[in-house]
Amino acid sequence: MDYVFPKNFWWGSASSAPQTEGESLRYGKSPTVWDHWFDAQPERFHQGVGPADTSTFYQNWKADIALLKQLNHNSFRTSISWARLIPDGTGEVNPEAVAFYNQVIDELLAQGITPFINLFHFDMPMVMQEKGGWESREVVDAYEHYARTCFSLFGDRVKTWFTFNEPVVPVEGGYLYDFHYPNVVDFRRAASVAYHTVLAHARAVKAWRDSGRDGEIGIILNLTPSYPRSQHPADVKAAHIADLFFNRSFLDPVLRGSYPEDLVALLREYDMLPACQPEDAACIRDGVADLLGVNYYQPRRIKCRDDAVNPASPFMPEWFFSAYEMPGRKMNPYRGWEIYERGIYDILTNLRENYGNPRCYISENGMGVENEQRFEKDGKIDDQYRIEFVREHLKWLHKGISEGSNCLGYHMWTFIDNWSWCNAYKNRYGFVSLDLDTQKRTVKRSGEWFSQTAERNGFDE
Ligand code: BGP
Repeated sequence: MDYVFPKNFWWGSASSAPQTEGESLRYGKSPTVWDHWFDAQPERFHQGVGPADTSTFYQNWKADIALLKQLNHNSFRTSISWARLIPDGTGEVNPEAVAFYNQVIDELLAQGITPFINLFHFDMPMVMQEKGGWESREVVDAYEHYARTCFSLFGDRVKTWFTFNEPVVPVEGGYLYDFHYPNVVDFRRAASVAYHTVLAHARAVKAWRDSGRDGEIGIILNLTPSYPRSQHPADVKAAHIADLFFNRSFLDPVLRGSYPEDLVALLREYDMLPACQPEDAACIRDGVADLLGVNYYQPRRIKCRDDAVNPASPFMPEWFFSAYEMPGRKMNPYRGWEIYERGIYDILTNLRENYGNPRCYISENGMGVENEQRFEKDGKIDDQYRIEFVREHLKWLHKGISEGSNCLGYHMWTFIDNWSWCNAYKNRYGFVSLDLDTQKRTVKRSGEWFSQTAERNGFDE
């Protein structure tokens, strides 16, 4: 075989509770920010489809786990819904939720699929949002309680935990660019949300270690390598600042235990540093992750700004750089995101050279496609574009490993077409297609290809 992966390489896919479970207000679950926002503004959601209309994992978990098995997954990530497990955010656990997650975990294990469990995937319980969400230290305390509860209920069987999925997304979406609730546009508040998320991560890491259980705990970051338009110092500086805001604001504290000095200096200069407590630095220092999940979809192309910033305008990251549409870049014609396979290798190289080569894996990578039904042939989605997408990314990942990167696996986003926040079902990502009317599941060609690749632990050119 041309591309053979290390023994015990993790082949699988990722999903999340709020995007798959459904039953968003039943079986004891309380509303999240998504349920609340959908009630208030359904027009913000693609075709008016909200968080109740998911791929029904709450009912179909057993059949879906059988599908994972058919796809030769040896590992699978999902999350535990805070609002389902602890409906009032801080108090009693919901026994129906415990029974549900126990069944899922036990079935995954029975099928030889290692469960990777993530705690927070954009789904703040509304009752916690009303207390200030991630702007509030009280919510950090409540999250720690939720983390401890999960570890004590499920930590005997779940050995791979993650504190957050893509923590920068709620910051960008909810507090800078208005694509998540609470639709705030305010850098100072965004900085406080980001800071408290890092603190919450560190508190959960400590809680896991306090539990004395064997296993590991990490975090999942979406990394977007920032490439400057040119080697001109102004472009290089612009790309560096974009990297500080969108990657290193999380990467450095969770892998090095401290923030990049130049990010701190920049925020201080503009009086944007979030409020800290004296004990925070030690907490963050001790919260270094055992394992990093990397979600990689696309890079950032950056140039320096052509015009001067109006100092009277609200402070934003874009004061320091502009996005750059690189001529000739390869685009996903069905989603509008750039496809740059080498980015996965550049991320691994950066982690190896600058962050001590941490244990890591690709925790999401995937290709969203609009109106994917048009590619159906003989009753199946013939998604050759997705096979090529995965294969080309895997080649670069393979190169990274052959040069010494400590990359342990590859998970695809995602195993079944699922509900995706405001985009609902606009972009399909699954190895398995979902008929929204009948809930019928059909493995796509890419699912068959992945299944073979996982079974052989590699592929030919
Ligand atoms: C990732 C998130 C997933 C999923 C995916 C697809 O960033 O972790 O939860 O939503 O993006 O996004 P979209 O449907 O917007 O293309």
